[in-house]
Amino acid sequence: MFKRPTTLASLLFAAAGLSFLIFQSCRKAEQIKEEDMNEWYSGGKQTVFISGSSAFSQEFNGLSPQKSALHDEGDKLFGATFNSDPGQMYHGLGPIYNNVSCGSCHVGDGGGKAPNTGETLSSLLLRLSIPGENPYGGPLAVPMFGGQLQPRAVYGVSFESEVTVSYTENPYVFPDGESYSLRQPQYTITSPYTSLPGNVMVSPRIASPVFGMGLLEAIAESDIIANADENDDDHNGISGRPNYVWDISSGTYKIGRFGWKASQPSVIQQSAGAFSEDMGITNRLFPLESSNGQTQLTGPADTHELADSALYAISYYVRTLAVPGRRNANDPDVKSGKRIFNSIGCSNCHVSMYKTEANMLFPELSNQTIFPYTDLLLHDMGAGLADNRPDNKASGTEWRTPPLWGIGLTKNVVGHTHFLHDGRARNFTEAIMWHGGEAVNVKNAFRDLSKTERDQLLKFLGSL
Ligand code: HEC
Ligand code: HEC
Ligand SMILES: [Ca+2]
Ligand SMILES: [Ca+2]
Ligand SMILES: [Ca+2]
Repeated sequence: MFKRPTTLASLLFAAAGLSFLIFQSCRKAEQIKEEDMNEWYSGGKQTVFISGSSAFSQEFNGLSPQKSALHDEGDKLFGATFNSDPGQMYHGLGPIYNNVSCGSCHVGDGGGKAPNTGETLSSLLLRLSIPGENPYGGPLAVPMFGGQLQPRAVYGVSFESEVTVSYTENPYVFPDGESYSLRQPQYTITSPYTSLPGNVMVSPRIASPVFGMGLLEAIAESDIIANADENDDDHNGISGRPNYVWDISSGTYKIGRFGWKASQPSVIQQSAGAFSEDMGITNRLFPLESSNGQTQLTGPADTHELADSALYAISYYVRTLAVPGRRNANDPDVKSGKRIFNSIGCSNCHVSMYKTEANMLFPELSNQTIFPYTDLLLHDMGAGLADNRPDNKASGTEWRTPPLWGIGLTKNVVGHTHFLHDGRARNFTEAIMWHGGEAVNVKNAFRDLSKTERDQLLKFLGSL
């Protein structure tokens, strides 16, 4: 969303490498190994060493002027406030919607903020369904409400309902006496415009960061499948499996990669779905208004409010958002924290390293060694985190391992540290202590660490 001059970027890029070398030459104690060196570059060649509020908003290094212009066009669309007035440039909003722009949920291209008690929802949305599956194996839409709740509407139209949230605090103490508290959210749907069926299932989801998506898309399916262990054949209690979802463009099932349950196969489908459901803007992949068949849809059905070129530009923008590099990967505490992360088993799901597929058509994404810290697989995370709403192959207790790259910069970019699918965690410790299900042993191992070791692990997360 923020554009810096290329020269500054290359300068900073070089400076970061330089300070790294100077740092090394002062310490001199250990040899730099090739793999340690790469580790600073979380997004391979597409890493930027910027850590302020625009850390998630940088374009890829070295895009050609034409490609850079396309990225900028997408950037404008991502930030644009859409309107229901067809005479406006950015039109098609509504009749019902969640928010008016991509950027209002993904502030600074980052994740959303959980609403406080009594606050209206802004970057958090509720997915809805009733038991059963649609013809493509996806969630079954709720009659008169569809697949998502839209609490806002254009002038003169009824929104679907209001939603309120409240939290119950559950205080705990670590064996060494340090205390923490886990807040359990509860959502209440009030004043629905028409009655909601009794068997409705609800999945609250907070916006997640959108940088690095092109690189995640460039991981080979075979590399994702290689980490799956559906029947836990190696008996470590962890049994990740891919989601498989309908890819509209190709008319085939593909591995799901995006969203908290990996229910979207590609950046373009994720973005098109956001236009459709989050903003009420029809497009080539989702030609029907989200309010189709409901009383809110009164005007003529416009099946193509968004130009294909705009959908392409915005997807290109998201795919070419660079990844922030590590800050202090060689700090001794950070290095100890990384060893603990690996030894207690966080890395079983938050898989650090991949090499992206060779791609002649998109050389900027091709053959990059990246460190996203995710397996993009679904894991049973236990009853505490369950939404009890299946989504394609994901069950009501399964979630996709989220990438951890850039997570240490969350506060700088969005001004808070809300984590997990509904933003309930207020810091790293809470996020970890909510882990259950397949991660329960790893969570317990974290709990039983000394305070010093826990702090080292948290410092490692902060360095990502
Ligand atoms: C109402 C808030 C909201 C708006 C508006 C919104 N998003 Fe999102 N975004 C979300 C949520 C919530 C998720 C997680 C969705 C899920 O789990 O299914 C998400 C996820 C994503 C992801 C996937 C991130 C990941 O790690 O898998 C991308 C990419 C994305 N959004 C792009 C966009 C684009 C492009 C737009 C504008 C067309 C947009 N979003 C508008 C809330 C929003
Ligand atoms: C069994 C797989 C698994 C293991 C093991 C695991 N995680 Fe996770 N982690 C997940 C999943 C899945 C989520 C998302 C859960 C949700 O949102 O409800 C997550 C979420 C997180 C988040 C929040 C990320 C965000 O963007 O909101 C952090 C931080 C995190 N894990 C750190 C760790 C650490 C540290 C460890 C080791 C102590 C660990 N995880 C072990 C699967 C795992
Ligand atoms: Ca519309
Ligand atoms: Ca709806
Ligand atoms: Ca296993």
